[in-house]
Amino acid sequence: MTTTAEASELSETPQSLKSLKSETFREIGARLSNWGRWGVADERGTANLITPERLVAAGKLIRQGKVFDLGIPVAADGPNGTHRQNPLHVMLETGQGQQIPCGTRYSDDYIAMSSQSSTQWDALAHVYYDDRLYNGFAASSITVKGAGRCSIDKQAKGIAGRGVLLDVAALHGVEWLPAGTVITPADLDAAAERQGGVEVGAGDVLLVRTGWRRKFLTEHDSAQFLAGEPGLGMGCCEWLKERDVAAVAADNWAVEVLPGEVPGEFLTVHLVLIRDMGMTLGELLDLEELAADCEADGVWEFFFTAPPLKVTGGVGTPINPLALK
Ligand code: UVW
Repeated sequence: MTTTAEASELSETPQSLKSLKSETFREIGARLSNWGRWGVADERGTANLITPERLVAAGKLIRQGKVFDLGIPVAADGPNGTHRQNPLHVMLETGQGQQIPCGTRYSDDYIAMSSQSSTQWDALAHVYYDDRLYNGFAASSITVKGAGRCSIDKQAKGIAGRGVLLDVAALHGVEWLPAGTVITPADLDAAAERQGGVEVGAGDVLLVRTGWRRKFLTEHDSAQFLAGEPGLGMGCCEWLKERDVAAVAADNWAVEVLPGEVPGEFLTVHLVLIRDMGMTLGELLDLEELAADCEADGVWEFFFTAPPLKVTGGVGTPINPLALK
C-alpha cells in the first residue's frame, strides 16, 4: 500500500510502480487486451468467463441462507454532489384525493437519477480512448441516443457467480484507507492470506473493501468522499487478468485510486479494465455488513448476483447486488 504522493519518493520501488514507469497505460492495455478473445462481435467481455459450470459451482456456495444486500439507498442524501446529483424521488400519487369506485386507492412514484449516482455497474461503453471501445468498436457508436455498442443491456444475462470479498482496510487495521492510497497486487495477496488463503479465480466477481463507504456513513461529507479515494492501482489490472476475474466492484466511487498514480492522467485503470480487458466495474457498494459477517464466520466466498437494468443503450445501471451465503 502506498499513497500517490509517496509513490515518486520511494527508494525501493515496488514492481507495480516499476512497470508503471516503464509502460504507458496504452502499453499495459495492449498487453492485457481481451479484444477478439470471445469473437469480433462480442460486447460482454470478461462476463463470458462466468461459464455454466462455474455458475453451478457458485450456486453451491449458498449454505446458510444468509442474504446481504450491497446497494446504497437510492435517495437524496447519497454521496453525490459535485460530479453527479443524488437521485430525485417524487410521488406522483399518494392515494389522497382519488375518486375510484369501490374505494381502491394507489400510490405511484417517479425516480430521476444518473444511472451512476447509486450502486452501479459501468457498461463497457462507459470509457474509451483513441476513438475505440472494447473489442475495437468505434467510439462513434455512442451518440445522443445512447451506446450502439457495449451498452449495459448487453450484460442482461448477468452478472451472477462466485463472489469473493477482499477487505484491504481490515488488512491494514484501519476503518478506511486514506484518499490516494494505491492498492497493489501485494495488498490483494496479503488480504487473501489474512482471510485464510481464500482464492480468487476464473469467472469470479471480486469485491474490494477500502472502507470508503464507512467513511461516508461516519462523516456524511460528500465533498470529502468525492475529493479523492483509495483504490486499485494499475498493477492490479495484471493481477485480475492473471486470475481471469469476471468483474470487480468496490465500496468507493471509481474502484481505482484517485488521484491516479501518474500525474495528469485520469481513470486509467478504468481504461485498461473496461476498454482493453472488457471488464465491467461495480461502484458505490456497501460492503460493511458483509465484511463483518465474513470476519465473524471466516467465509469470504458467496454467491453474488447483480443483474443490470436493461437500459437500452445505457452506459451504466443502478443495481442492488446480493451476496448469498
Ligand atoms: C466517472 O467518474 C467518469 O466514472 P465512474 O463513476 O465510473 O468512476
